[in-house]
Amino acid sequence: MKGLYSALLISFDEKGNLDEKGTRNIVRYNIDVMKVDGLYVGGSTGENFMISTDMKKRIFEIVKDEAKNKIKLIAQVGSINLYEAVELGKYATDLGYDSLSAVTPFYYKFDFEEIKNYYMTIVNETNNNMIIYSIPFLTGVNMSVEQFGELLCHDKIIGIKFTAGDFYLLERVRKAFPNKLIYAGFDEMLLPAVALGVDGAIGSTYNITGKIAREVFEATKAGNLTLARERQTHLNDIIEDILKNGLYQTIKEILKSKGVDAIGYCRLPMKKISAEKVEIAKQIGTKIN
Ligand code: MN9
Repeated sequence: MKGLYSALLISFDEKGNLDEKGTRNIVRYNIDVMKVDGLYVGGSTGENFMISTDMKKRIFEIVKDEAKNKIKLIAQVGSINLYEAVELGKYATDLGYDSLSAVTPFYYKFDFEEIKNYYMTIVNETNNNMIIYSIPFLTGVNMSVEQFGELLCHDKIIGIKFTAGDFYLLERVRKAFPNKLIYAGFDEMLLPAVALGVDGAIGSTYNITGKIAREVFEATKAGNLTLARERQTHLNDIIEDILKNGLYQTIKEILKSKGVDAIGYCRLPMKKISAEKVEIAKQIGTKIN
């Protein structure tokens, strides 16, 4: 389960319907061109929190059908509706997903006992592997090393998707749980995360920058910091431009400019990209090398 994973983008039409063919083409591009080790399906990047349970199921289904067993697949099933999380967890497990992942439950300021119960419920009901999705800047949920430990002591809870810039915490977690999987969640901080010993990375921009991310990863691991920094800087120049232009909309336009046949709207309330920004996205695309 180690390695580089794209947080999969999903193609929608202008009305927000799932563009199945386009989504399959994005999966193919990740496998054939970006050569990632796996896909993280149903994450923030998949616009997961804006779509229905049925659509989430269909996405899990078509991604598995397209990817077969060529790469690893992680299904993000987390939801503050725990009943939905369990239902999706069972569904993805039956489809053969290698692991589940669940965002820490957010919005109601659940206490740790509730958070622990949430993870244990999903794991016990599905009997699949679980990767904790920790993204405090969006959820407001911060967990301590001890709290991670209370979850990671369960055999089936195999790791953490660590989307935070707290490198002290990352190092403490790495030291405390040497046998668990830690994935870096911020693409713009891949180098320092790899230097601290993460096992892999999961990111939205890898749908289009997977090859650059691979270079950062490999160079850092090999101790070639000059090359690693040069590649991270190149990656960050691209990420900075993408963030300014609208994260998911821009990545979708870049995919299209690379020949991926996908419709590429985002779900409401995310806005439609302007014609001017489509042009900027194409320009950014030409810088990826
Ligand atoms: O979880 C992604 N986070 C979000 C991973 O999309 C909220 C990242 O891959 C970021 O999109 C990326 C750009 O900031 O690092």
